[in-house]
Amino acid sequence: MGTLLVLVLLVVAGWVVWKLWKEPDANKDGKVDHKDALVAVKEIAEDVKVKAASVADLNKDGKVDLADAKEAVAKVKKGRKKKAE
Ligand SMILES: [Ca+2]
Repeated sequence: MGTLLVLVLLVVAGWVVWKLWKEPDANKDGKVDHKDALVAVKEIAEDVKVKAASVADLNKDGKVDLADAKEAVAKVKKGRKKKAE
């Protein structure tokens, strides 16, 4: 679990560096400083939230709710059945 967390942090850190590399003045105030890094981190946090929501929205109805959990259970059951055959 600890290793996974470190990996995720490394990916996020790499993402921040890449974002700042592409657009160093992220908040467009004419200076490149720690505030730009904060803007980049905020944007990435938003991106991650949207992506996580779209991954969790298994039945693609635009909401993450119990129906998606049921969909996940159905998928796992289906997968297990296939393996058993
Ligand atoms: Ca700036």
